[in-house]
Amino acid sequence: MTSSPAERSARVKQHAREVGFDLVGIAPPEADVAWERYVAQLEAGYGAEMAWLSDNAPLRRDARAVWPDARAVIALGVSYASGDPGYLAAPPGPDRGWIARYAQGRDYHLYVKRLLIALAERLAADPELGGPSTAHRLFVDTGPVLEKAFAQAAGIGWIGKNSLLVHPGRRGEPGGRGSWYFLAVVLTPLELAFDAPATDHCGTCRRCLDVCPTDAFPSPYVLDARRCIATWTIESPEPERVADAATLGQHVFGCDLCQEVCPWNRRPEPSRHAPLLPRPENVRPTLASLAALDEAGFRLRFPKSAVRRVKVRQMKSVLKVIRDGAVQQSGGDGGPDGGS
Ligand code: B12
Ligand code: SF4
Ligand code: SF4
Repeated sequence: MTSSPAERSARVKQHAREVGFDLVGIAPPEADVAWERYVAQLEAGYGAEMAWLSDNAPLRRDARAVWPDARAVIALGVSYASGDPGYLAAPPGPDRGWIARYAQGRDYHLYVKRLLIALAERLAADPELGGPSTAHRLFVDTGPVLEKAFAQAAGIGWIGKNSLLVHPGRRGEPGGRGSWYFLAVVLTPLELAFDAPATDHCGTCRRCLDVCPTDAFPSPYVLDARRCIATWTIESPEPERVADAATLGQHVFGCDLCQEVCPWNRRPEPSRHAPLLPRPENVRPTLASLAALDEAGFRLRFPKSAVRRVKVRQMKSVLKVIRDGAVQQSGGDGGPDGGS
């Protein structure tokens, strides 16, 4: 290997672009400030019942705790933006539900993992990057790695007041601005030049904080996951116990409201990753069609889909809460055929 760290970084980025990543940047392995915030939030109870967030918490402080050979973190983004109107622009009617955009197309874990493997193969095969024996560690949601914090440190976007990573857009580079990006991380043993961290462009805006129907932000940048519709509908084993019927709306799986209002998401550039774009049947499905599914029907209805994170029993429990909300609003037995 004769190249300089800066030259190697440029090669890594070129490989990442060529395999299909929209965003790429390189960060150092330590994440001290973010980790302190992370721990403070969990101590405040904001991790809800996701006990796995506290498991191995110290590992998240430094990528070398996860893998001692890590010398740099390659932070990556894949767009799933679509031009379709969202929940606010075209609200689902009382007989329809909302599946969050990130889950309307193919399961991103599967899709992004394939890109990660392709990238790791290229890095290993490039003689300027250490030769075939070079190993890497790949993460998309799957490990004790603070993906948003590394993405910000790698300069591909800032963590907005809605606690999500927002890409500012760059002239002459692919990947429109906004937060409709999946994040992924590669831990590498390569000595690379680091990018400058991204700066915050939220300014005085607070649209995401104000739109949240459940008041899930105790302060800007901090989410109390106990109040988030995404937790209720995706992570909770018992949605009926935790979800608030008065504020759930038509959300069957996840919620996009604090992204839809973000000015950086106005007129997004649609993703070039066709499999991640919405499957028509996942855009405002009827509640009745979902309520009618049994376990086998659910698997057939959602092939290779992130919706399979939940069991049909959990989705039916969400549908029941949506129906309860409709009954509350109508003051009687109003409600669509949403119950189990
Ligand atoms: C657990 C989890 C959730 C939980 C908790 C969300 C949360 N905000 O923490 C729940 C189930 C609620 C959730 C919901 C969603 N999620 Co989620 N989730 C994760 C996961 C697996 C871990 C995140 C985590 O550790 N959270 C725990 C909290 C305590 O940590 P934290 O958010 O990192 O805390 C940071 C901020 O609070 C910030 N902070 C605190 N104070 C301050 C102060 C200042 C000044 C600043 C700048 C920052 C700051 O720093 C902390 C440390 O980094 C990540 C993948 C990963 N491994 O990183 C995906 C991830 C964050 N989720 C993702 C998505 C898409 C979503 C949803 C949009 C899905 C949906 N449509 O329903 C919603 C969005 C809700 C929201 N507004 O955050 C994407 C986000 C992509 C992006 N552009 O940012 C990720 C990165 C998955 C991925 N690989 O793409 N998610
Ligand atoms: S995803 Fe929905 S419920 Fe969760 S913080 Fe954003 S607006 Fe609030
Ligand atoms: S809506 Fe406004 S405050 Fe929230 S993330 Fe976007 S720019 Fe920042």
